[in-house]
Amino acid sequence: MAVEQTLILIKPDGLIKSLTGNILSRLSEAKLIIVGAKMVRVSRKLAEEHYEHLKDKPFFNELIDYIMGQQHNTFRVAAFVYQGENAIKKIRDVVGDTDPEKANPVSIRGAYGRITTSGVYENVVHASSSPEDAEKEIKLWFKPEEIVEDIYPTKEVVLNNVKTLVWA
Ligand code: DAT
Ligand code: MG
Repeated sequence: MAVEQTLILIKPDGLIKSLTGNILSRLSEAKLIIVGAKMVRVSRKLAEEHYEHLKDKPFFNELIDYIMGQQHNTFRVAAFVYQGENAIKKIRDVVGDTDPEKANPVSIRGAYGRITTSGVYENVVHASSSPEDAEKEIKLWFKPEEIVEDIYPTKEVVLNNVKTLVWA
C-alpha cells in the first residue's frame, strides 16, 4: 500500500463547538502521523481555490462564507497534514459521509455535523478525497517549510532578495 498524505481542516463550526480535541482523538484512530499543523485565517481567494470544483453549485457562496468563518464569526480554521499508508481512505472513513444526515452516526460528521435551514452542510471537518486532491490542497494550504517531511518536489526562488523554498 502506498504512503499518502491528506489535508484535514477543522472548520469554523468545529472550532466554536470546541471539538478540536475530540476530532484529533478520533483521527488518531487511523494511526497516521501529523507532518504539518497550523491555524489559518482563510482569505476569500484561498476559500475559492479550495472549493474551485464546486463553483457552479447553488450553495457555493454560502460554502465560501462558511469556510471563511462568516457564519460563525470566528475567522480561523485548523489545518493538518496527516501521512501514512492508505491515509486518504483511513481518514475519510473516520470523517464520514459529506452529508451529516447520511454519515455513520459514530463518524465525526455523523456525530457533530448538521444541515442548516438554508441547506448548507456544516460538517465540521474537511478531508482530501484523492491523492490528486490532496496534493493540490496541501500545496495550497501549506508552504514546503511548514511540512516536516519532503513530500513533494520543491524549488528555490528569490523573493525580495531572499531565497525562498516553494513547491516546484
Ligand atoms: P467533501 O467535503 O466530503 O469532500 P465535497 O468536496 O463534494 O465533499 O463538497 C465540499 C463541501 O461542500 C462539503 O463538505 C459540504 C458542501 N456541500 C457539498 N455538497 C453539498 C450539498 N449538496 N448541499 C450543501 N452543501 C454541500
Ligand atoms: Mg471534497
